Amino acid sequence: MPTTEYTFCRNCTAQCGLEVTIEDNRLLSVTGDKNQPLTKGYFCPKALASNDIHNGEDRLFEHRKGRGAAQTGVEAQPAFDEIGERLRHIIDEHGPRAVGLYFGTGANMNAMAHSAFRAFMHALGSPYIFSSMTLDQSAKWVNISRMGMFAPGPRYIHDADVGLMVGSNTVLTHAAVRGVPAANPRKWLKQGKENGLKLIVVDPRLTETARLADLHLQIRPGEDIWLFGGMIRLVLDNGWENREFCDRWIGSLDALREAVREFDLDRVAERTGLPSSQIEEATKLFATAARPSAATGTGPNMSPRSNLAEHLVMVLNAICAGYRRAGDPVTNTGYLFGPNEVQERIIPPNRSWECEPKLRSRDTGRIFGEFPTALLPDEIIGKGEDRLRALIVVGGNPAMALVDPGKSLAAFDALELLVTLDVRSTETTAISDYVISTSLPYEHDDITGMFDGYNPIAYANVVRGFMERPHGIVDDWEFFWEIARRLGLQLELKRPQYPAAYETVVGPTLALDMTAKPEVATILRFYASTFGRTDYDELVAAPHGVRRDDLVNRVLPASQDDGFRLDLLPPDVARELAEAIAEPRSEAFKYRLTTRRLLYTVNSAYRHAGRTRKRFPTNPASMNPSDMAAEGLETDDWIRITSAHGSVVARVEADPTIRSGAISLSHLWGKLRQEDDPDGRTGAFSGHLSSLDIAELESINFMPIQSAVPINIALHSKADSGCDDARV
Ligand SMILES: Nc1nc2c(c(=O)[nH]1)N[C@H]1C(S)=C(S)[C@@H](COP(=O)(O)OP(=O)(O)OC[C@H]3O[C@@H](n4cnc5c(=O)[nH]c(N)nc54)[C@H](O)[C@@H]3O)O[C@H]1N2
Ligand SMILES: Nc1nc2c(c(=O)[nH]1)N[C@H]1C(S)=C(S)[C@@H](COP(=O)(O)OP(=O)(O)OC[C@H]3O[C@@H](n4cnc5c(=O)[nH]c(N)nc54)[C@H](O)[C@@H]3O)O[C@H]1N2
Ligand code: SF4
Ligand SMILES: [Mo]
Repeated sequence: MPTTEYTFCRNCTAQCGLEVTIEDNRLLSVTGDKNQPLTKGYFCPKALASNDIHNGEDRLFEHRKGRGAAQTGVEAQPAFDEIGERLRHIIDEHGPRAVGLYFGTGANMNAMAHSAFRAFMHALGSPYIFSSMTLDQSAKWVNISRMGMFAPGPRYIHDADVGLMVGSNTVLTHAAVRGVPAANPRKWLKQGKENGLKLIVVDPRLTETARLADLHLQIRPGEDIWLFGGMIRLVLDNGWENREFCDRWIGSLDALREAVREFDLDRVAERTGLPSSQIEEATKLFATAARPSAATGTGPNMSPRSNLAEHLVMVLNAICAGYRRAGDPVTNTGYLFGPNEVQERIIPPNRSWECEPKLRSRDTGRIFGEFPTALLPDEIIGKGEDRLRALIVVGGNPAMALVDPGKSLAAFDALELLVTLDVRSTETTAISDYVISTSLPYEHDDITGMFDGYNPIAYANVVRGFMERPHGIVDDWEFFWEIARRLGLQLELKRPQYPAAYETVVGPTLALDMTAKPEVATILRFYASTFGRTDYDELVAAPHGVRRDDLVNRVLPASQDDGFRLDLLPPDVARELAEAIAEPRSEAFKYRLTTRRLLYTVNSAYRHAGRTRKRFPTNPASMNPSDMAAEGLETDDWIRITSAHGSVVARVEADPTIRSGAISLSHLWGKLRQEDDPDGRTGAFSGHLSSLDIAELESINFMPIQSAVPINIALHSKADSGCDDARV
């Protein structure tokens, strides 16, 4: 007999409530849980893909050892013994700092994995944690760390009267951008519009999000600095800034006024490819709004000078007071883990990268507790004895995510030990010494909470695992417990918090029993009671989770002036700005390659799923039809895309939504080694076009350039060249 279970999706931060039917350990159907008070029945195709992996599609069923073709299956306990042994040897010889850890997006929705690996690294005594965020939107962290942060944060988009979204397609990606709830962003945007919200979207593509915009600024990729420099100047020239906010929280704007003098409207229009009148209209709309709110996505954060672009968007937001203010309602701060109250104050800049601990290969420290992943290869290859020798990868696929495989693969190869925890086989598991196959979401008990501060209401849920796991499969957290035990370490769990270094997470700790494996319920009970707002028993008894409306409060006014101000123009930002203004637009490359995400995948996950391949036999290079006509190209032709760094072959697809001069290609498809697929029939790996050369990385967070990449194209072969069968 089929039974019904209630759970939540763990593919992304939206954590949609799901209703699942199951029979004989097979999932029969999945749909949105209409009684879940946060997401109310909403779900997207990736929840269905999650269904398929639970039924065995593209799943890793065993632990493995030995690199590449030599990999064979291994049982869990012998694998843990061997890994423990090899780590012990490395630590005895070279110390704990020879061990590093990388976590990817697959770990982010796994609360127990998160707190276990942070506790493990802390107990071990190694600060070397890397993650996908420094390949993603770490410009946001750099901005906060240089400018400081106005503590009440952004308004929810449905409470704003003008929203500005820059290079974010949240309607499709459900990315948790400032103030836009991740579950069903379209609904929240529409609700805002019903309340009078005007939406401005800055994107080279008429995205699903841009379709909802009142004003779509279809900018040339990589030119956000010009647009926002120009908008800031227009605001200041016209006196549109919010005087009251600026006087209290910023101070003099004279230096900023001077720094943006070069951004006159004609130059800005010329660089951005936008009509002057549209730039003026957007600026006036945003700056004269009573409740504005600006947010960015990966677009400007992956393009050249990403830290500066992010900074300028946030400067525009600051001078227009795009924040919740004293008296504004706060409907949620994070039910399980958020603060009790929100007050007007500045969290001052910290420039954490200037402090210890630092890398060995470069004089730079952590940002929000993480080292820049683009520098991971140099840390492994090292200059001398003192280097990373062992790496543990949790829920990530760095062999693909870390662009420029020419450099990164050589580094992974130089590791003495690479251990990867994943639920499917990936390019990274293929090069690992040990692969630990971990449980899927519906196979373990779990809790919402990692991202509960992003929700528009106070909500939490504990769910039980309801599917039997295949023989030997372990939870991610168990791996860290097993290895810690073998190394004689005591794990002291803290609540899961992202992003943050272990030392900075406030709240109680849970010392795990290291002799007998703790029950999952013990850990979940600890999380649920962290700040005493609820408890495990209450949550576990509520199949649709618990919503609390009585926690709503209002932003408190500042108590006394502590002297902190937002720093809009620290010296390094001023320097970057001057350099950017002096930099001509390179004409050596005719097009710019832009990043985008596909509905059916989460980065490299679900690429091989049947549902994905049906719609996307490969990842297409989307081009404006007028550009295609000028190049003599037709849909399904194969083009060679060449950057200063490398080249790939991609199938071209006409797409009138993309701006002329831009070509958009989703990431982490195709082959790491070009010789494995010289004609690009399995997809085009955009990582070949980006570089890890230090000269090409952004400063501070060392982001590789993954969007607005200068490229040229040439016909590789016509659509009818007879190779199409090989595509699937
Ligand atoms: N060229 C180019 N490169 C890019 C980007 C781009 O736009 N262009 N985007 C960048 C961005 S934004 C990101 S975030 C990175 C992505 O970087 P990564 O996070 O390293 O890559 P993913 O493909 O998301 O890998 C997630 C892995 O987690 C696994 N997984 C899922 N759930 C679990 C779980 O519960 N436990 C464990 N152990 N594993 C799990 C999945 O099977 C998958 O293999 O790539 C970056 N790289
Ligand atoms: N379905 C699905 N959802 C996902 C993911 C996925 O792979 N698939 N990945 C998840 C991850 S890890 C992340 S980080 C988030 C990312 O979430 P988003 O940031 O929403 O990701 P994208 O869809 O790549 O949107 C980036 C947008 O920036 C635009 N853009 C590119 N270059 C520029 C530029 O120079 N300037 C401006 N202004 N715009 C530019 C692109 O056209 C694109 O529309 O999504 C998450 N959600
Ligand atoms: S938006 Fe889609 S992938 Fe994200 S939690 Fe909801 S159903 Fe899952
Ligand atoms: Mo990402």
